[in-house]
Amino acid sequence: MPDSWQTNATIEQIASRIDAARSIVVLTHVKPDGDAIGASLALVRAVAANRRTSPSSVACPAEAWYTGPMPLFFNAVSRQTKARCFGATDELPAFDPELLVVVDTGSWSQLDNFADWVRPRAARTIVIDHHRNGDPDTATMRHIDTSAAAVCQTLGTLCARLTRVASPAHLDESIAEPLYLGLATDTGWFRHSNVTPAVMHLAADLIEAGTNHERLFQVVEQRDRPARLRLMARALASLQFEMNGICAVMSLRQQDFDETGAAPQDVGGFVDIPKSVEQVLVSCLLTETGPAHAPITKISMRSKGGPDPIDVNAVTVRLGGGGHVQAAGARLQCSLEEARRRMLEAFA
Ligand SMILES: [Mn+2]
Repeated sequence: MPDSWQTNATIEQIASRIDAARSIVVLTHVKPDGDAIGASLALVRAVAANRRTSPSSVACPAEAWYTGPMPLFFNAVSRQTKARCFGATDELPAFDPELLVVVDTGSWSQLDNFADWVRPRAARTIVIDHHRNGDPDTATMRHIDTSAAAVCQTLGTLCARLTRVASPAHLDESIAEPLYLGLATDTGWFRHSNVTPAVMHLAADLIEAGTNHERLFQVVEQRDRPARLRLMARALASLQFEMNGICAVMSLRQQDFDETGAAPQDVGGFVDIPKSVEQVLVSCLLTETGPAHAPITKISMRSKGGPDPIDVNAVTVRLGGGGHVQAAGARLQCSLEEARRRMLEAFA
């Protein structure tokens, strides 16, 4: 029987394997988010605590490796924990650890430039993940809990075991904080449908352990550049309601970026804003890129949650793109006007 994307190791078995390893590299997906960074920092710090050393010391047997770009908040949470950030084309060091632990993914494509380095070492790799899909051949030991809102939820149990405390409420604050970061960011700061009693219980434990949740919110969510707000104003000024008001459409032209000084990554989250309007069930953002003679229009689409959300994956598949039921996108090689027309047709 072919190996399948399922749990085949308990947290206790994984903890014993980590306890026994003399050198550990912790990896996660490319362009790490709050959960990926939180889980990896917490694990390196838990290993350090377990060996009675500092997570920034050369004596710490574990370190985290990342493939950037790193989020802006990374420096505000990393606290000199042993970590290396690589670019997509950087050569990896010759270092050969005894154990690899991959968190928040288990798919070759998400491992990006680490994939070729992990492949010959899969027999000594552990994957801890919460995604529905992955490649079982990335690791011989796997713990996959698709009911977990964040991989940091699983890491809460593992870190408590590694540092031999009775519950996450007794974790050291330096371990609790990154776990809270992952839990909060993967649940949209405790608003998404993946919030469960277990999530809230763990959040309470991590605050009890000393997490400064207000500071975390500030360093993660309140660090926009003024140019981003100027661009947001342009996006909102372009807002139109289609399909009897259930579909919100915003568009941004190259000129809007040039005049506000904003960068392409500054549009993150804009598409969600019109969902605050009661009647809106789906929100779309069209962004013009590429040169004037060969325009490309990027479309992002989000649908509002509920018992029967609009399937934006199905809509974007008709445009040559795709994604998830509530979040998807497409790239059209045409002008913004043409893309807008084709997009509205694709809803029909
Ligand atoms: Mn995650």
